[in-house]
Amino acid sequence: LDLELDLRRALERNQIEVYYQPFVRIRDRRLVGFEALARWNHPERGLISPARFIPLAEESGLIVPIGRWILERACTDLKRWQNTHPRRPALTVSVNLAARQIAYPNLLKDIRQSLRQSGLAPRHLKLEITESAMMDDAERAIELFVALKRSRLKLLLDDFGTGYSSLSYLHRLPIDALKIDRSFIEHIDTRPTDRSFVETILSLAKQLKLEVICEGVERIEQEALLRALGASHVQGFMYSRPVTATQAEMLILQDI
Ligand code: G
Ligand code: G
Ligand code: NA
Ligand code: MN
Repeated sequence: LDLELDLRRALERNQIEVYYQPFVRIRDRRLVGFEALARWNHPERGLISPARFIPLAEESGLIVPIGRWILERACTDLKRWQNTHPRRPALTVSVNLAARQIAYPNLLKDIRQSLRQSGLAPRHLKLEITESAMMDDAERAIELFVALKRSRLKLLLDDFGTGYSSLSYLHRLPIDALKIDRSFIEHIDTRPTDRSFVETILSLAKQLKLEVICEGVERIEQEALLRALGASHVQGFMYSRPVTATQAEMLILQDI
């Protein structure tokens, strides 16, 4: 309750920060983009995880202004990096959308405004929606996704494999990529059922012409297996934890 009051002021007090975690192409371990991940730098409690404050922001509706701010930051940061590092024009940034944002009628307007103000090309902005948020109101999600695709943004289905019945929606959702939930990657090298699951998703994605990003890669054994299975993109602590904007730009400079 106290925390909700603090969260109301967090934006104007500049306490919300955006961290960035690399997306990596498995073939050559090259950096292809970043996922924007929110952090709350609370003056007394220190760094508060989004796992804690995003649900609070959703309940209170504060996710709308907070989400809008994260989107603006992510677009502005990436556009600046593209300008200062012209050899890396294809870098993308991926922003998470909460269920409450999807229900918000002016979301599309906010997204277009972030793109316009930053000058970022729509194809360099990816939006991530979890399978479960999508299922909250699948018809609304489909309608929104169709409109976003018309604006040429990229769409990712996040935490794939953890929700329900989304398989039946896959052909109706105009998405570009699936992110396989990290719970399937965690034991992929020791649990045959997890490995089969990932293999099945990779082959389904190939048929549907969807890209696949495997989340939560922490060990080289996982990477080796994913490479052998034909996965194209990965993300995880093995490559980089979520880092500050300054550190993210260092990664671009190092040309990884
Ligand atoms: O960064 P971390 O692993 O602590 O994130 C925990 C959870 O919070 C993840 O499920 C992540 O998707 C979610 N999250 C992080 N940043 C954002 C954000 O900006 N918007 C939304 N909706 N969720 C976020
Ligand atoms: O739900 P979402 O996929 O957006 O979650 C992103 C969260 O996953 C981030 O908070 C990030 O810190 C976390 N994460 C990213 N890579 C790894 C990893 O390799 N291992 C673990 N345990 N968590 C990770
Ligand atoms: Na995500
Ligand atoms: Mn995820």
